Amino acid sequence: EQDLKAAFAAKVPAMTADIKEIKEKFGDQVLGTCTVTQAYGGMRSVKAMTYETSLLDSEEGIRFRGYTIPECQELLPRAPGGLEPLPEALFWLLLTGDIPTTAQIESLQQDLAARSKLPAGVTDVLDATPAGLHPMSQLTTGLLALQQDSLMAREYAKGTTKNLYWEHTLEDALNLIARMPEVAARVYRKTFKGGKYIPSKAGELDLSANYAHMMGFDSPSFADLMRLYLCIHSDHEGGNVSAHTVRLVGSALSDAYYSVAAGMCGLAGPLHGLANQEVLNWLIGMRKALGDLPMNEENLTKICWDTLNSGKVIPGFGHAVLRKTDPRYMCQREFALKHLPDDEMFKLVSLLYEVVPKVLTEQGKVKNPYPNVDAHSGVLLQYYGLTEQSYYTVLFGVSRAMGTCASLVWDRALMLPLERPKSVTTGWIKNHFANK
Ligand code: AMX
Repeated sequence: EQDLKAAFAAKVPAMTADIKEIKEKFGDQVLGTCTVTQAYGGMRSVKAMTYETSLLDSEEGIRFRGYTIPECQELLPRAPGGLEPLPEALFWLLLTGDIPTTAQIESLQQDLAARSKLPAGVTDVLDATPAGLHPMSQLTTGLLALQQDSLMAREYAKGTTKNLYWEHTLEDALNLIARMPEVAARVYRKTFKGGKYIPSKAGELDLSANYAHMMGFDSPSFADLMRLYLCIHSDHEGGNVSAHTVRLVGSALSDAYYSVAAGMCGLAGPLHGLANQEVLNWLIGMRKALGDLPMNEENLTKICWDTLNSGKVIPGFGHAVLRKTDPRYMCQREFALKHLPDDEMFKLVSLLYEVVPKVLTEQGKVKNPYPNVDAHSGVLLQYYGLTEQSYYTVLFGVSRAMGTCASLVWDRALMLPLERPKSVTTGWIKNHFANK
């Protein structure tokens, strides 16, 4: 199928039948248990939801529809002259489970370009946000302004039927994905470039290159970095704060704009997506603290301990599920080795890759002392001149919207119900176990 909607529609009956059979065969089986500690502990590792687009292995890291990041880099279509996969192609893969052909991606790119114009009033809303409002708050505001065009909301109000929800959600998802780069680029230009906006070249450039262009970056290797960046941040299975929020809010049949905006509010937290901003702040502070001292293991170790002793976490290290170095870190490291091997900040990041795991292991609290995706991204961005750290989570958000939207379309196609886990009080737990 050339067309994404048709390619997706072709997948739905088999998947629906598969799930029906699984429920019939294994419906009574226990998938995971939940201890009292887990109930108090953020439900860590409780298997209590399904999520089709990606799966995270604690040792190996993320697989998108079964494909590792290096496999995606090899197999997914690229832009002419580019070395990294196109995020449009990753979106196709996440949605359909199939590696798209170049012709399929060209058709999707044309479709996205045709949808990319911002509806009336969105730029006014963005322009009206106060100076100094965090870029993530501006992004979320922009998404809510885009909601005026929601097909799901409109059709629901008219009395659409349940079997059509996914079609409306796919429409919303495609419009949202097509429009978010311009919203995000406007946030950048408004906040950091005096409101001097750069017109979109949608249709002429691929989504990543156009986003980079609208921000003011036109080098081919920066466009390639954007393609890689938008691919690797898109999806990280279903339980992380942003993905789970999108799923949860969507389960109330709130449309894709509301759902993704809510997910973005979660991504804006320092333990989640904001960590990429925190990492660069931390690295810059570290350079200052070093002063004239040499950048070596001994001096960096001391600064890491100072961070821990002041009660802070070391940003960019640790993970709730992963127990090894994040492959999203590794592919960014490879990008740096190829494009900026002599950059001072990259050298600092490289040295920290050796130092921090030792420090965190010695501290003895963390379950994973290795770097995650956020430990590296800022250094790549600053090399190309995107130095405004408070913007970094917005880039993460543009990417995460793609993965979570792909999943949201499936949620509606599979007619997943309202999420409503049962909670209990501490008193209930005391009574419940009193006589056991
Ligand atoms: N530095 C210092 N202490 C850390 C740490 C770090 N990088 N990572 C975990 N710890 C501490 C925890 O705060 C916790 O301490 P406590 O018992 O005093 O509360 C203890 O180690 C055990 O935590 P854990 O089980 O290893 O991790 P978790 O699942 O509770 O949290 C995460 C995971 C990512 C929030 C945590 O590792 C962290 O805060 N890392 C730094 C922030 C960061 O990089 N976030 C980005 C994650 C990826 C993403 O979503 N973008």
